[in-house]
Amino acid sequence: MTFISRAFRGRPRDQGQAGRLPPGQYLVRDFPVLSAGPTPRTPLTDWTFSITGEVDKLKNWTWDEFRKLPTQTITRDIHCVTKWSKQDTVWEGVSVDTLLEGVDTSAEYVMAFSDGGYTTNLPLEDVTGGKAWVAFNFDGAPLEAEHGGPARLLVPHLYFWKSAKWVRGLQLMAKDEPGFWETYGYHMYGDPWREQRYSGD
Ligand SMILES: Nc1nc2c(c(=O)[nH]1)N[C@H]1C(S)=C(S)[C@@H](COP(=O)(O)O)O[C@H]1N2
Ligand SMILES: [Mo]
Repeated sequence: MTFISRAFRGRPRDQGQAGRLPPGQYLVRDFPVLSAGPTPRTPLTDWTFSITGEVDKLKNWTWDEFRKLPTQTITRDIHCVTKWSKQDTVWEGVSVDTLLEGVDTSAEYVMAFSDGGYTTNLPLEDVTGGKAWVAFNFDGAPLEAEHGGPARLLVPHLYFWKSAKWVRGLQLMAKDEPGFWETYGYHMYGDPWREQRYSGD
């Protein structure tokens, strides 16, 4: 006889979720807004996305060109350095692999740059191989401006400050350089599973 009560079925799932929370984090159901400055509002007609820096040729997309690129739906947990985590967030975006297709580079790092001047640095390895996206939809709707719309970087395996809102491009760099929060003492890499919150962690 098969007898599975709702409560019984719930238990293994809950245990699995405990292992999904990086050290020092707690779960939220809402979606906090964390911005270092005012929300920029670039009209889509002025929006471009660029690949710049140490590349053989620069790449550039208008919004319409960008939105014709193949997209993926991504469901991931996100982890903010201020200790909230949100599980199973659903995004639609263009893989950074797609944006870097055909780019010849010896660079090992990227600086994501955004409207408003925000920047954040990442190893090239951490934005390629299906690990990062430029996301324009959240929960099936266009990404709200407060959360980085029209488009933000999504790098869910690192602390969420690496997921630059209002992202406008990636600058490829030979050497690692600190971005905005990294200059103020946040960790150069930011792995939530190793609690790399601040430089020295
Ligand atoms: N351009 C830009 N991107 C940013 C930030 C910012 O201030 N400006 N804050 C970062 C931080 S610290 C976090 S936790 C997340 C917050 O994203 P949310 O406001 O959508 O929750 O965006 C990151 N990306
Ligand atoms: Mo954050």
